[in-house]
Amino acid sequence: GTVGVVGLGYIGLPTAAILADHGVQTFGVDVSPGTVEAVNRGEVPFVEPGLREVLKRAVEGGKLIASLNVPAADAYIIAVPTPFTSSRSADLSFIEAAARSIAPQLRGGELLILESTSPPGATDHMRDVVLAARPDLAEQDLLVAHCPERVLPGKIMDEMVTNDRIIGGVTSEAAVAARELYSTFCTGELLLTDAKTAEMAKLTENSFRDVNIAFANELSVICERIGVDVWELIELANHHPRVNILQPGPGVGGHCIAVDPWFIVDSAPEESNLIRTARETNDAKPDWVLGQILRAIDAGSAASVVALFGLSFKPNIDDLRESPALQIASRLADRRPNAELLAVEPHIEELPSSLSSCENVSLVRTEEALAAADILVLLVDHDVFKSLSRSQLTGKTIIDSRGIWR
Ligand code: SAJ
Repeated sequence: GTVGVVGLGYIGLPTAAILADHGVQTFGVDVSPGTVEAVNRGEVPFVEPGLREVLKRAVEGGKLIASLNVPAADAYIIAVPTPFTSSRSADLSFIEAAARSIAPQLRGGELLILESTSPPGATDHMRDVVLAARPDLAEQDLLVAHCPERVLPGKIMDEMVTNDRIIGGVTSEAAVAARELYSTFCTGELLLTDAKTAEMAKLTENSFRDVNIAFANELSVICERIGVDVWELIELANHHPRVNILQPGPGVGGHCIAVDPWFIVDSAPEESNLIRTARETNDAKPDWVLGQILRAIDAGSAASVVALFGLSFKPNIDDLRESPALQIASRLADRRPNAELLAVEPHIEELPSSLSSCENVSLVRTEEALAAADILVLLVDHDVFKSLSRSQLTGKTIIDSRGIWR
């Protein structure tokens, strides 16, 4: 059968490319003309190792064709964003728009798979939107399922094939149909359940990580107060056979772990105390690090030069989305306009707009920052920063939010 993939972003595009590469006739759909044109030229509009080769093969072989409009297909995979609103509930408008764009093409019997991370009930809601647009179709005319993506950016091409997958059918017939589709390229286990459990499973995985990072972040604040090295503490505690604490940092970034737990909180606010508190603990961490930097600046005599090492949301990538490091940098620029801020981020060529508009911030290379700054702030544990030698750091005030310069 043929597959239409709606949304050609970080998840949709690799999914479409891998399906096509496994011989499935695939149609990619996106609202951005730039994305559609790039894909049809075999070009990837973002950085993801290994994707370009597979995409190029798929497009050149005629197995993947991108367009702005939804064509008729036997199955659809919806991979659009689910951001959260200012009131911290899920914004389902992209899912609703995708559902309405697919509706006119349906003949009955199609499989509709929602891959976007969604709050409990969103898959049913998507089906209702389709049926409202097509009163001539009945519930049993459509096979609807939720199969959340769980791939790690940077390892998508690997994980998309090898990860186990949760397949939640609105009906068991839909789950079986979805399993058949994923078995064309997925070598991991395909685990069948209902749609709501699948929605909750995805949110639970990211909340598990968020709660555990919050534990580490809270420990780091406690340790600072009582004068204990938190990284030594965690390393020692982790020698216990049943203890495995994660690493503290300047906060939690990216567009998944800092968002998804709110969907759980929103679905059961009274019962979600731990998950909410963890989210708030992690969200408070950038300002705590900022406080450390402000105190270091104010303790100095002359006007300070501060070097900020790393801007991305996690190590060894160029992704600045929802980055706590970036938040700290722009708040610092705002709070201390007389301090000179030197940002070191080897993975980007120019500063993002939130910083380029600040007159006291510039993007420099490591050597320049080390030569000019009296305060060094480590925000992202990029490998290139780990290899700096101790002698390059002596005589400076050091604020190390990741514990790699101890
Ligand atoms: N972080 C810490 N300490 C740690 C681990 C992470 O501070 O010990 C921070 C990172 O620096 C970063 C944030 O957490 O700012 C998130 O990074 P991450 O590597 O934990 O996760 P993401 O956002 O890149 O991808 C996650 C993954 N989920 C899980 O590991 C449970 C991925 O598998 C999901 O597919 C992805 O979210 C998603 O799209 O939901």
